[in-house]
Amino acid sequence: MTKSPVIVITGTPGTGKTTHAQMLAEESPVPLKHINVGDLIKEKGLYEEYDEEWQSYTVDEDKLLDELEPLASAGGVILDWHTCDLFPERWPDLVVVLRCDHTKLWDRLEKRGYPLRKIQENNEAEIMEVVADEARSSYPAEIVVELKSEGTDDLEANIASITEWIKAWKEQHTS
Ligand code: DAT
Repeated sequence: MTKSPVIVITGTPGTGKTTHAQMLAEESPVPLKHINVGDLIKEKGLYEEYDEEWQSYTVDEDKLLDELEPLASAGGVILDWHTCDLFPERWPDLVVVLRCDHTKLWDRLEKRGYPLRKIQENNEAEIMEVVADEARSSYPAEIVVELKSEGTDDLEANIASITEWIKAWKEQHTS
């Protein structure tokens, strides 16, 4: 049986990873399970500590990789996380980096109730292309794509192009 691809959807918090991953899981021509890595870390206790000030978890990377390894090896998953360089190069078939104008991102994070410092930190990271650089330095250029995620028209266009990519991938991997 042909395996299904592993798709990483990454980007600064608020760029639209979960929104994209949920829609892609519904519309994909092959079954894809959406794994919200942040939620998984909380549910399974895959962290060392919780930082009150930054309202974030210090991830236990070994535990997280052990948890994800069988899922990634089996294929057919969307890994939704705000960082990606932890995932071994052999895992993803496609790495999607979502990008958003920083003023829009600021509004989204404010609505989410993030503390000001955390909004500033993420805003700066988006301007400095931190996640995009991380993806480019961790994976071959041909599997990394940057997509704009500012409005619903972007969302629909992105899902349509990822769906096309999945169809082509499936054809290539069906013997
Ligand atoms: P992330 O998972 O990257 O943190 P999200 O999917 O939770 O981001 O989206 C954050 C908010 O922004 C949410 O209210 C949905 C909205 N949003 C994200 N991408 C969008 C897009 N392309 N068009 C319209 N709204 C979007």
